Amino acid sequence: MRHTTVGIIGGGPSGLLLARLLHRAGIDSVVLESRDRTYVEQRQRAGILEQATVDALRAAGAGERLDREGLVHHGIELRFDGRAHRIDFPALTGGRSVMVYAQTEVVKDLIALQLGEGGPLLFEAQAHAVEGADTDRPRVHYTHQGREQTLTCEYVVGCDGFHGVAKDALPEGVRRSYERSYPYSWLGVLADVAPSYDELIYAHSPRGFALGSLRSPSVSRLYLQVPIGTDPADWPDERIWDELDARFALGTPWTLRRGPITAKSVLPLRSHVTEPMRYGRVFLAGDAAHIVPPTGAKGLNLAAADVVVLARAFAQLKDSGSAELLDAYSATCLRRVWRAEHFSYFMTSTLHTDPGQSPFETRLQLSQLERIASSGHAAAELAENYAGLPIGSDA
Ligand code: FAS
Ligand code: PHB
Repeated sequence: MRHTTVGIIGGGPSGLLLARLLHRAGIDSVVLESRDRTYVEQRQRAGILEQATVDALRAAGAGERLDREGLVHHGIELRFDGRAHRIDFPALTGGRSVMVYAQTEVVKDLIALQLGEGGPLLFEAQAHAVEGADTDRPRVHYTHQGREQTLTCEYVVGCDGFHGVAKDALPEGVRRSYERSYPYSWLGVLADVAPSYDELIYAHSPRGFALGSLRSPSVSRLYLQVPIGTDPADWPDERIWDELDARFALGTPWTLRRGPITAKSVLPLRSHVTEPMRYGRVFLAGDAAHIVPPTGAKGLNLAAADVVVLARAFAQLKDSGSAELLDAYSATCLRRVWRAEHFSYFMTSTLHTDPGQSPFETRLQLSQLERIASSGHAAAELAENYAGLPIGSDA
């Protein structure tokens, strides 16, 4: 039987960042991660960090490689109807920008810190139940090294993602779920070729959505809207490049450089929120509490925002005995969560061509995109949401 102040289920970005922020505040924790280190570090996920996320990683001591290798981006490009329009973040948000630094690298940096500076991080430790959420000694039952174990805690934080077990600690009558699925998926690819663009391209096209991103000056990260149930094996490299060419096409000549595709995967799109994000002494953070379609680059950043708010609350409790911030955690996070849910829904429904949509709906999308391209107010609304709202702010 182990005991800790904060039991963290999940060693993804939210669990790892929370453990580091708590450590910096002098609060002990134990992280239980069901997969092995290699799996967690290689899992291809997000690529864009908001300024607030960068600030949190620096505060956690994980800013050194990020500041050296991260790429600051001051805008994105929207493509639609054969035209391109740039969204200038600093001009529209009073100076804010974003950082391109892959989630895989964030996780590697946080794991190295956790293993180096202390704080138990147990890999291949699968939590299967949380008990006593409404007592002052919640317990996590988990399996590690083939043995059934129990972690007794002052508090438990579920950072265990969409398929985790922590949310089951919320009783039926307490837990509320809000869900929306999208009638398409994303085919994501990694390619060993320098990106043909300086900033991310979000493209609306009659053939479907396409996104051009990157992982480094020599590695491109690209996405295609594909039908639900798409098998990546049905998409040989040539077909992927041809389809990207067609969807990024402009009225003027533009070339998308091609190279060997080194990874392909299909990702379902969904919106989901579990409320409240707390029951008794059990808290939910990150994907354990909410999921957004990645069109708004919000997923990882929302997870970071949750744990910044939670770490501040635990620090207040430790330093002053006040539980004010802890009691406000769920409401504070949910304001920002719903703002990000709406923005991600807006970007997804405006830029994707639903297979069953009418020509009328397509004209509405083009009208919305034209509005953003021609109105500073409309562009500023997109820029503010994309670059990220201050953490703990009223949305
Ligand atoms: P995570 O899901 O990252 O981590 C949860 C961790 O808990 C995992 O390591 C899991 O192994 C562990 N776990 C689960 N159950 C457990 C149990 N019972 N016991 C112990 N451990 C357990 N966001 C973007 O912004 N842009 C993107 O392009 C993007 N692409 C994505 C692609 C995919 C395939 C997915 C699934 C998500 C993507 N996201 C993207 C969102 C993603 O980045 C998440 O928002 C981010 O990983 C959230 O981090 P966590 O909350 O830590 O959850
Ligand atoms: C990525 O680089 O993986 C990425 C960037 C922006 C998004 C989604 C994914 O909106």
